[in-house]
Amino acid sequence: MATTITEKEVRELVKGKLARYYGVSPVEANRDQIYKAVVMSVRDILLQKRQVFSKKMKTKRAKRVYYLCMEFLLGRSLKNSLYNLSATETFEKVLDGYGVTLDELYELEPDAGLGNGGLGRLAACFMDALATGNYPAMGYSLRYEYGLFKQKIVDGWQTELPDVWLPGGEAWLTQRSDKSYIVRFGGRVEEKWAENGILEINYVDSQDVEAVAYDMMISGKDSEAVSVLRLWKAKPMQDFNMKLFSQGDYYQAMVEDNDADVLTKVLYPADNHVNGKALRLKQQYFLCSASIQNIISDHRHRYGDLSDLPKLAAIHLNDTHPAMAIAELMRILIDEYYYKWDDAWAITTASCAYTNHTVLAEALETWQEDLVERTVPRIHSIIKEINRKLCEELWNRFPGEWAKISRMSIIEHDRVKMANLSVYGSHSVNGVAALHSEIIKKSVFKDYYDFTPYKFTNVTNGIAYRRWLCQANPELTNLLVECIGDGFVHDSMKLADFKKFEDDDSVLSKLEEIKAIKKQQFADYAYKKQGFVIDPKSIFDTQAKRLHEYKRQLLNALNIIDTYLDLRDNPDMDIQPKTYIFGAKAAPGYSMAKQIIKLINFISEEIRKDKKINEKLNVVYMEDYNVTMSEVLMPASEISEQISLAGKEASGTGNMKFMINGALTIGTLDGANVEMAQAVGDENIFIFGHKANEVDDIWRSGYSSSTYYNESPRLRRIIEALIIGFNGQSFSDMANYLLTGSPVADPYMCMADFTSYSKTQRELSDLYVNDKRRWNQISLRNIAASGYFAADRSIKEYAENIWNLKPLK
Ligand code: 26W
Repeated sequence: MATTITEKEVRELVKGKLARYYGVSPVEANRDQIYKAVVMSVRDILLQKRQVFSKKMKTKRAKRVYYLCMEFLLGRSLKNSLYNLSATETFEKVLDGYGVTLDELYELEPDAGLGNGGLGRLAACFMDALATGNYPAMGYSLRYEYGLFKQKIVDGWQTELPDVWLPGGEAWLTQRSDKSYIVRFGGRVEEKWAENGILEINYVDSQDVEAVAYDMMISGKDSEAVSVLRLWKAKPMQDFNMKLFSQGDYYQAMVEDNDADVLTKVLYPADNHVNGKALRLKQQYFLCSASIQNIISDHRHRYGDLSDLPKLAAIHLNDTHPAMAIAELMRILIDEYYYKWDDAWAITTASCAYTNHTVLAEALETWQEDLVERTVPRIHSIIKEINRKLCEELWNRFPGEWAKISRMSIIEHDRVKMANLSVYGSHSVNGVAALHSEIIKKSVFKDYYDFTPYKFTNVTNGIAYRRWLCQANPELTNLLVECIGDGFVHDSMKLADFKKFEDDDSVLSKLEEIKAIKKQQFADYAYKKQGFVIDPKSIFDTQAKRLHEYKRQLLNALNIIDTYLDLRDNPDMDIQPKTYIFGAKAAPGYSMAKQIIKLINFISEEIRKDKKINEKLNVVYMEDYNVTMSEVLMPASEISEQISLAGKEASGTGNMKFMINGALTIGTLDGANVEMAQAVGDENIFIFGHKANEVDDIWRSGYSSSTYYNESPRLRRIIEALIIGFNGQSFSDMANYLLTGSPVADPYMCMADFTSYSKTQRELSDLYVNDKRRWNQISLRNIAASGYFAADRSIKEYAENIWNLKPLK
């Protein structure tokens, strides 16, 4: 259902905002004021739409999903909102009269970078798909004052700068003073049996923080629903420091006051790596407590009886970060509404569902028990009781199996294991791609799979494809519309019709022309941003994602070094010129990842110094990769690097964004690559390397990278080159890492997959030079087969199989 907002209404709205907030007329307003007035106008349109939808939700007693996630990596919203409202042209016309274009305004919007990588971007894509599918939905997260750091490369090394996003971003946020809750930390809990037989819980000396809601409206494509993303900001309680203050402890009062503020100051920049910091635990509880209090109070307000909660609310835990929501829900049901334990547990487990996003050991969250006890004493005692009951149940089920029970327990060796809490407290547990969902059943959750097999399921990830196709690549979108009509805009599976054109030479050459246009656009962008000169005729080969050893940017670098050494031996070698593009942020404390960035940058510098070689081989490290950059980069890429060690990448979602833009994938059989291969056919994807089960076997029998070193003269040459170094800097540490590192050399098996990778890279280059027509055909088939990887489809599966949620039409 497209909106019917008229030009006249938009003009009035924008004019009103300019007058009210800046006291200027449209002709007097500067660009920044117009930008903010336009954002506030769009926000108002969405707020109104949401109100209508909310009313309907209430009268129809519709079930709602609450999506709890520490991260939402939204990127920019203006273009997306106007596109989804089908209101772009209307706004364009109004702005015409003010002498400014929408494109100029889009550029003024900062990325909302309230996330690290895949997990956060998935959450953002899901909010879009929920609204598009007309599902009642609310996302919960924190209103970080600083999002993910800005990356600056200085002398090849990553440095971090604060991301100050709010000045430009907050026009999207509506403060909800009516939605505020108290979250209690620390102190002591006193239990007292009241005369009426009720257990009274009193908090003594707790530090109380107020959670204030800031709402952001997320529109669906031509739908009735609007998703709400509710972000909590921590605010010191007005009276909370008065006691200390009046006791004369002025200093302590001020410190505690700041304590509260610091809670939502900054997003933790670690991706797939826990650091066990107390502040992070506090952030997690703050999110859980405020959100669950809000869910309960809204439910009571609307429907009364809390026993109906599972019928009307699906609470989704996006990874283990919001796992304390389980204990918080128990706390409120028991302490505040006097439910019996078993009844509360039945409500809790029927409401909660959990998605796992990683199998990396270093990403599995466990908290020191005494830290949990000190930070959230009541939650600690509830978790202890959950654990006691769990162990009892396990003992009955698996008598005598101590080791198993201890692995499955929630508290073990003075640590609280959030994954076990999440599985036990949820009615559904899913992985994010078929392979990943199988792996968790065999590894991290093997015992739980034996215990409650019916809980385990899979939902393969999907993307908000309209953002990366329709908005980021209008040229390709137009070609698709010409060929297959515009049905694919609302139903991604219709992209399959494009396959009919695989032998149509005029379509194939149009596809090639469009790629050339997008490549030129990216080349201009890279020049403007960083002064890189890129040959638009070279193959654009991209690896863009967080920097992590398991994702193996290093493997990519090894192959680049190999080609470079070939070219140094023979500068006249006849090869297709190629540009390797990298975009990746490393966690600030992850030194190996930072070393890899440095290596790539030093190789890049050295190559640039040799003009002749540089014409055939170019490496560009794009600074500060973020959602907005991905929207320029994905459409321009011809090769998509998805080269993680098999078994390690849960799904990947970047892979899907490249695919829908017609890039050819070089990848391992990992995560969603497996399903991409099934969808497009093995002959249309470039798979290499060891498979997940082979990796396991090699690992079990003891991996030795030197075997591969000894067998491959090319690897020997590369290692030697690392030791000698690039651009005057030796990388012998990297050589050691690959060959002699401890406890294991080359833990992500770059050496084991190198030969197969490098061979597949050559096949791709050969195909590009010798059979561009077939290349274009493969590109076309990838676009046609990408429909399955839409967030619309993922959300439908969550709704039907996990949340029992119906669209509200
Ligand atoms: C507590 C530290 C921490 C922070 C973030 C641990 C783990 C995470 C995330 C779960 C890591 C993450 O983003 N995982 C990615 O999730 C994507 C969405 O499902 C998948 O596509 C990626 O494969 C997976 O790495």
